[in-house]
Amino acid sequence: MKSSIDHFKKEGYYHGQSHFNKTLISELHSEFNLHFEDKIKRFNERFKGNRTNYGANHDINRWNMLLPSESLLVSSGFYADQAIMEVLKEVFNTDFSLVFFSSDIAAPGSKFQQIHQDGNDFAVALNIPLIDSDEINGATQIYPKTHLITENSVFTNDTNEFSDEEIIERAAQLTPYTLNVSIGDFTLRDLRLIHRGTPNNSDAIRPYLSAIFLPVEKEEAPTFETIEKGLEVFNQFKLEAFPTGRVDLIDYANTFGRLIMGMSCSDRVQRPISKKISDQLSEDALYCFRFAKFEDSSLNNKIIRTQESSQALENEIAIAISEFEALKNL
Ligand SMILES: O=C(O)CCC(=O)C(=O)O
Ligand SMILES: [Fe+2]
Repeated sequence: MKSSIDHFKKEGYYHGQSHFNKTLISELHSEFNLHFEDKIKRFNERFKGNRTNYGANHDINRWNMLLPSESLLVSSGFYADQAIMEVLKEVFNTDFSLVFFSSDIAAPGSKFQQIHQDGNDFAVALNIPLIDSDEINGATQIYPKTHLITENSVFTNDTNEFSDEEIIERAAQLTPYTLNVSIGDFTLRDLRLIHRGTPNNSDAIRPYLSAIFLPVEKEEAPTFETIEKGLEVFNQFKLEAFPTGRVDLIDYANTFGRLIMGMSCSDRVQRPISKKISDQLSEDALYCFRFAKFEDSSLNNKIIRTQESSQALENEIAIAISEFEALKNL
């Protein structure tokens, strides 16, 4: 078996070193910077400078930001690079989709995160560092082999049932590994792998592009109309949550947003992909984004938009509205 695949299955991650051309990464970085500046401006205007208890939108001085579609970030197709696709096609035992086309930004003053798994379910995160990262500016710490139930278990895509307490207990017996990375590198991480963000003690932000691939069982999704309705509710939750500074409301809103996009198998419905961009995409890149909304309507026909999927999403929206209301009144 190829060593990248073998390593990923055994260790729960793979570090591809000096893989991407540095000029490409520097161009992606420039686009990212413009977009992030704009994001901070909009965030401060929208929430009137109240950056909440987190000082950011995700965790203490940490930001998550979805990436724009009208951009080299999509058209370059870095996420569907051959070496990456080779691993993805081998480790998923079903079809998969690039659901979250995003970024993780550890700003100066970010702290150690709680040790966590991103989920109990198998999925894969691709990270592309836009600057070199190490112990000073917040490289991610991982606990190799913890994607498996025990370190000698055979790799499967099965869900594990570790609770937050069990994860912390398990990590306490192990030695973490700081995943230092350089411009041009990429990392692939099993979402079940135990890890944490670490402090950024430098004075510059530490941006990683992040693409999260989730398994897909059926080529079916809710209608764009239902998805848009869910995203409007998400937006309303954020508008209500952030100004209060209440972390429970903010976390609820963020989790609901991820649920909508997860059930849609794409975060590209409010960020449709124009024909100018899709015309530049390879077959693999179009596969990754096939659940997106495209200006080129022929690309929207690959996915069946069913009543059943829409109804399932409608139900989740209704539950969330009442849960959010109850949480607000606590
Ligand atoms: O950005 C990082 O270093 C890790 C962030 C992370 O694990 C998370 O936010 O879930
Ligand atoms: Fe994480």
